[in-house]
Amino acid sequence: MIQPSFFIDKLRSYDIDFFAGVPDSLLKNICACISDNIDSAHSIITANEGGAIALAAGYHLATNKIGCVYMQNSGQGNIINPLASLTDREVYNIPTLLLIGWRGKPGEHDEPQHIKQGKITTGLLNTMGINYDVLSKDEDKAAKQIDKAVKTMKATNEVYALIVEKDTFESYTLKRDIVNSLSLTREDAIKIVAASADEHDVIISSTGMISRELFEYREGSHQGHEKEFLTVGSMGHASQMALGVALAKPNRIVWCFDGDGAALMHMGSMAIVADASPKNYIHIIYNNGAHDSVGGQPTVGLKIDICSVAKALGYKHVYATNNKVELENILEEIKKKDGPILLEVKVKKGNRKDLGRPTTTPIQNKESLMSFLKD
Ligand SMILES: Cc1ncc(C[n+]2csc(CCOP(=O)(O)OP(=O)(O)O)c2C)c(N)n1
Repeated sequence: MIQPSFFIDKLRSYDIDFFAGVPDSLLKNICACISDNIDSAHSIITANEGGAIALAAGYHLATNKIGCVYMQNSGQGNIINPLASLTDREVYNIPTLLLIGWRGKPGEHDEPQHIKQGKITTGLLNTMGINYDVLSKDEDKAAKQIDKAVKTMKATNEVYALIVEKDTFESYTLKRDIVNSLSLTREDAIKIVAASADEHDVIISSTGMISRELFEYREGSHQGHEKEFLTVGSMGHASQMALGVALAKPNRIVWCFDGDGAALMHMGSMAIVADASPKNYIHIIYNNGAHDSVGGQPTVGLKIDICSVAKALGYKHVYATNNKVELENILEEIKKKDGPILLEVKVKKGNRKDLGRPTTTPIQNKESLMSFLKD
């Protein structure tokens, strides 16, 4: 395996000293090492992966240096546009080193949302005309691949990708971990909110632990799963899924269970919710200031005022809380109000170690929700 510090030092020896991206569980160790060792002007966790490409391109314009953009392969969709219309040799021809975590690699077991993306990871790079290597787990071989990548980028000014398989990097424990002082857990908050929903209500939940915890709540209370849609992939799009349902089913309350990382990833969607102004829409953001599901890397979630943003965009009512009793009171109050409503629940980082995963397939989930919505 590769020591994260070896990898970073190697890149720095070629003057690659700028890192941007969205974290991934396969890249957890390298992301932690970047956070600890690179100053904040040279290490930015972006709202989405496309933003990271643009950020590295800006850095290149100003310095003539090559930036490194890291992401899970789920983020490939978000980078296609800036790759095709910004960095491509037929447009501005800007070199960038991509570090892509390969979830769903064919032949390896993974969750349903990663299977398709895993199959098309290299094909997408081929289609985009991007040279790549699967990063070797052997440091000497990896060093040669980095050398080849840098030489290619310098000769062509083109983007180059290193694909990272599971267990490529040695473990690294983040030293600068920011622990928030909040006490309410996301799982408890999810239970309280889900329990307060009416029997006709629908919940559209976001990717990662949020959907897993909602699923576990239903299992634990011996309920079915027909009232929820676990948006297991498609990070940042749960709020628009919920809007689509809310507009078509005005007589049901539709709840969106969002994460701060996911809400930030496509925050423009909140403006569209507010403008569409569905009375039956309740947007809950479980804000732990982190990408908890992939290793707890920080977001700007707890540094910004999400309620003010939502209010300014046109949500009818906004609330924030960080405790159980207040949460229960707010939930009673919002039942009497028209939406769109935003409720920010500030929660602590972390999850139960024995948290299960959905045992139903995405298709089963979709079909049971659709038949529930017919009634
Ligand atoms: C487009 C895309 N980029 C990255 C990921 C990897 N990913 C899965 S969950 C997650 C973090 C979600 O953070 P947040 O919404 O704040 O929820 P939390 O895990 O903190 O509850 C990330 C980055 C992904 N699934 N899709």
